[in-house]
Amino acid sequence: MENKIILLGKIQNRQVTVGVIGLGYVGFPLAVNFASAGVAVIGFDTSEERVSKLIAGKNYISDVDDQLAGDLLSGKKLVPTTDFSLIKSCEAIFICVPTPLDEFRKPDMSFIKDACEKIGSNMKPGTFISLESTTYPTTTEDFVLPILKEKSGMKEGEDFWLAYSPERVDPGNKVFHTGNTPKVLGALNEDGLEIGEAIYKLAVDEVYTVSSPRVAEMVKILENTYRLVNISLVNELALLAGKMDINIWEVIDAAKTKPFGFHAFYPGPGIGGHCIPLDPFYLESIARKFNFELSMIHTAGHIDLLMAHRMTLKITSALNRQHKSINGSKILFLGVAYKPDISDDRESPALKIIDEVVKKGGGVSYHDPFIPSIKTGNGNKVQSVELNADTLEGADCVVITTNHSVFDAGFIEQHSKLIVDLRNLIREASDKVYKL
Ligand code: SAJ
Repeated sequence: MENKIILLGKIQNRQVTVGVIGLGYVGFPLAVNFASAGVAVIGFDTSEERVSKLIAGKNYISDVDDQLAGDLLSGKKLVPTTDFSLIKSCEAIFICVPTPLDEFRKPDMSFIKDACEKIGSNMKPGTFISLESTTYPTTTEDFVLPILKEKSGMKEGEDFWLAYSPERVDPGNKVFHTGNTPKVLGALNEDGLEIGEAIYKLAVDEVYTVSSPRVAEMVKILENTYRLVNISLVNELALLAGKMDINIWEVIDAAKTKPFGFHAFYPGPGIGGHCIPLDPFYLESIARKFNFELSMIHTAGHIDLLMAHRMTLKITSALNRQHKSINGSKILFLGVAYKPDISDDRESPALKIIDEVVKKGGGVSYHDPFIPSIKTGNGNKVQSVELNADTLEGADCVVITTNHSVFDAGFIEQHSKLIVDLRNLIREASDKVYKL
């Protein structure tokens, strides 16, 4: 009880020192929000490159205001470091590290494990710890808690408190950001919940508490599984609609007129990003521990895995209509980011389609105003080319894989011999425009 009262007092007086582990698209905005609230923040990252950039005042997260980041960093309100021994200076720690899938598409918990070992080895009594990384339900109590207890020798609920609060960052979203997106929070006990709510309210407008960490973990997985399943559904329907000479985009626009019970998702070349195509498989893996097969997630993942191949068949068909094959053709991809108006190409479907086209002997180039160069999963390294009449006219086929807002549909259509539009950039199909 003593530790709790002391910590709540520090939070109230903004004398608490916050540690954020993982300074990526989740951790850095959170660190900035805490620092902006006037508390001391230490940002921990294992990447020397990232920490050096931040120490030099260079912001690399486009959703964070450069000026704000620069002021906080130069004013030492937010101190980036690779020295995890400084964890001992923190009373509250937020774990924002990646949770990728490994090469066998199984959860890779190594980043969470490494962070927890560093915390357990360095934390002081009276520390609040919140896991934010997307993971399978029961991670906080069955994976994180044992490491913290074993490494620290401390007791949860007395010497430290442990909670889970899923990140809900939507990269590129101009309306919703870390501060105005409600924060779901589940803790192992009432004291942890009270402390967690008090500290999160320094950084976000609204905290929504739930009864346990596993409920909070399941909330996040539901959010992202909902997207995976519905995007895969509309992708599969798009492929069928194409065979039935039905414009799926017209169908969705019409369905959207229903004022209740329908949320529009749009077809594309596949699901990119480091969340939607990956997180649901964390749930699939833990379900098996309970002898439970999550068939919907499995099927949605299966559909998504086939999308690159199916898009390559579309490119093949379009070229065939002009008596050409992929082999020997020049194919220009427009947009390689995993979604419009961002600079992130992780899990981007464009990279997977590029690998398929290269394997078939296609000569590949791309243009993306946000991404100057790429290295695909198969190791194909390509530099972005200018988007102009020459590069368009020089291609046997132009493939629209990401519909960045700056793309001029009319100009692209005017100067291209053949277009495969996978993002509905060009409204009408024609004898030279093939749509998804
Ligand atoms: N996509 C479609 N059709 C759609 C929607 C998306 O093809 O109708 C594609 C996108 O092009 C992209 C992929 O799916 O390649 C994922 O898009 P996304 O916006 O759902 O995913 P993220 O990873 O950028 O951000 C999402 C957040 N998105 C929204 O809420 C809109 C949210 O689910 C999470 O906060 C975040 O992942 C996360 O970190 O989990």
